[in-house]
Amino acid sequence: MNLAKLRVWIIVAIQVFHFGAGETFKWFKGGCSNYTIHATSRRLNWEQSRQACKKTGLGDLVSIESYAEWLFLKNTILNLTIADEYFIGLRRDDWNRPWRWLSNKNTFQKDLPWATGEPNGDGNCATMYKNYLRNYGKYNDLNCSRHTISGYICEFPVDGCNQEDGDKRCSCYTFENDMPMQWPRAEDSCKYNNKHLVVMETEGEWEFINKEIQTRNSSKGSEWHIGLYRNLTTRKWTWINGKTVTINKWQRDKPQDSDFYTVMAKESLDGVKG
Ligand SMILES: [Ca+2]
Ligand SMILES: [Ca+2]
Repeated sequence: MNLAKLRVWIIVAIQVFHFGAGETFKWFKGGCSNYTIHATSRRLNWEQSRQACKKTGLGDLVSIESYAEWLFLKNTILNLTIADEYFIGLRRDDWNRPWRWLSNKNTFQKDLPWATGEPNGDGNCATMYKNYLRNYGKYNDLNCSRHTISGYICEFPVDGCNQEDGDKRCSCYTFENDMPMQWPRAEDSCKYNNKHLVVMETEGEWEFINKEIQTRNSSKGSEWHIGLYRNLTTRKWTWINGKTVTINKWQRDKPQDSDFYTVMAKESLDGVKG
């Protein structure tokens, strides 16, 4: 059994769907979100495109809160032929109010990548250009209520992702329990997939992982390998990324002198979870 972690932006999958009423959309995964990128045969206004995103569960128009997220989307739409301009979740309440993301996270606000000459004040909603006049992935302000745009980008949270650090540092986790294995094998298996066993540096991250393993189907006391081991030279417990241990979650009477690797139990013998 092992527990692995991924801390990079990747495109995991690209799928193309066609659904009724002349709508095309593509599905991507990057960082801690899934994205669907849509084009319709009729032109929409900003609110209509937002409602279309919200139809599918937890989705909304995309909020682009980090440079990594912007770069990912810029490159993604550049390779699509479905539309030249897409509604995004950026708007302001009035011409003299600040631009805001629907998520209300403002990490990338100061320096929004507007297209040349934009925002030129023709509205309180924004789009992202594919490549209009070489404005790759740049933004344009326009009228919220006019039906002018056929593309829009939705964002959805991904299962098994912890976003407490914000998008820049978010981690995606996989929980693997196909077969029992020893700790070094588990770490090798993570490494093979460009990941490593989980490192829990904050209470928040520990709580997130603990909650996740409680929901996994396996026996009550089931144990998961984590990225904590005893350094043979210093004999100190160390996270696999070299960080020292900042949170104490040892079970009673642990660790023992003969132990070198660590597991995290769904529920320990005395009923303590995690
Ligand atoms: Ca986002
Ligand atoms: Ca404009």
